[in-house]
Amino acid sequence: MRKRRCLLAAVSAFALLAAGAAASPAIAAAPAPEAQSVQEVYEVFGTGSPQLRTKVAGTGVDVLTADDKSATVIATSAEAATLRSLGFTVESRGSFQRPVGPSAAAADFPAGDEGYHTYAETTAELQQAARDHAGLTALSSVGTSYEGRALNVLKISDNAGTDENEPEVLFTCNQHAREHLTTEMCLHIVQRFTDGYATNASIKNMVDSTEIYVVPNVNPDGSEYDISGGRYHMWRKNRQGQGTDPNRNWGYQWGCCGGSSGSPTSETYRGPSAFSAPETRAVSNWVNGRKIGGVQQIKAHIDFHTYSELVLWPYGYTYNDTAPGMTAAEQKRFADLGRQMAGTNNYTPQQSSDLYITDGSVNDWMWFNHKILSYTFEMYPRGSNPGFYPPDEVIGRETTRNDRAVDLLVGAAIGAPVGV
Ligand code: 3K0
Ligand code: CA
Ligand code: CA
Ligand code: ZN
Repeated sequence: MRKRRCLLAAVSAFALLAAGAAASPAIAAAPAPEAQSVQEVYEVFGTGSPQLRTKVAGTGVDVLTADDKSATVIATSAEAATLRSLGFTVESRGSFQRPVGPSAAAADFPAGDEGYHTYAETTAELQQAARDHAGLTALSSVGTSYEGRALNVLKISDNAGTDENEPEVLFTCNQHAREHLTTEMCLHIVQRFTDGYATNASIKNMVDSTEIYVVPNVNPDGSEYDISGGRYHMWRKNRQGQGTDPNRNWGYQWGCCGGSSGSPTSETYRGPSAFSAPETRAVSNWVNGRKIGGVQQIKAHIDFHTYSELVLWPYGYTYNDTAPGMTAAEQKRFADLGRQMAGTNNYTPQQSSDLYITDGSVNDWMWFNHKILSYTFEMYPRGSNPGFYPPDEVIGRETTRNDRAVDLLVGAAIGAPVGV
């Protein structure tokens, strides 16, 4: 399944350059031509509550990670000044590091990171899996992106060509363009449940008793743009106009609560209307279509992101634990399973709004509209180095790390007692 590894020494591309860190040769790379010289990495102190973190995000800066101690953001000097005027202590962490050299092939990831899959390579992997495991898989698409790329979905089940009456499970990846490790996570899930079927009884049992759907690229235009020219662009949104943040564009409590921006230049631009992004519209329409005879077939879902090593559950739009559509018992179920999954991968479990308020996110929509047990996983790393661009050497370790959590989610969909 895996691409042949490039033998060139891998460069830990694009790690954030912490202040005072010893310079490695990679850091000497010239800034990319389009880099906004006014944009820098800052550490923002005084973020000891979700409310304070929401205040940071509300200034429109690009929040890379945030906890009770500080938030790491990309901001202009004007935004840094705004944060200071709001009472935060703000320290510059300098620029970010870019890869030394472009990829050998313009269409590939930067040199040293070729182990990651481009959109074309991801599609080829899905086609290969479908060929290798006919009967166990069915490859189709849920629609097309703004630029016309197929939003591939691979179904994995016994008798995959037939819509059987089995609980369905959904895994989605790469809503955010630069979060490339998530695409690898979805490909790993595909590989594990297909290649493992013949030899692993537990995998066979899961595959036989469910219908597993995997969408490795929800935002393929964005992820292709992010690696265009063989270097990284730190791009988050889709490629419609100035870009819409897909995870602020879903149709439940869209734009309600200060957890997104109405400004097209913002990294959390919610779009002009809910589901204005073709990608979220396509995925949501497809999920709506899994409601058959009035019963939603999909029972559980993980949307993979990077980074911070978190397991998040709804709601994101409110700080309250319970709200319309979320009873105390339902909240407890989310928290119990969330904590249990986090116990297997050593992520931190919390309600989404414990990080900061998000409105128009995928989890809130999936749960409120369909009662799908919908989580967000924020994958490796925990902190801002290496941020969104870990070297491809970590792919195996950091995707395998979620195997047991994935199995717990599948188990929850089947209705098996959690923890088995
Ligand atoms: O539900 C959530 O809290 C999503 C968190 C997610 C987001 O959309 O803001 N974090 S990320 O953008 O750094 N992957
Ligand atoms: Ca089946
Ligand atoms: Ca079915
Ligand atoms: Zn994300």
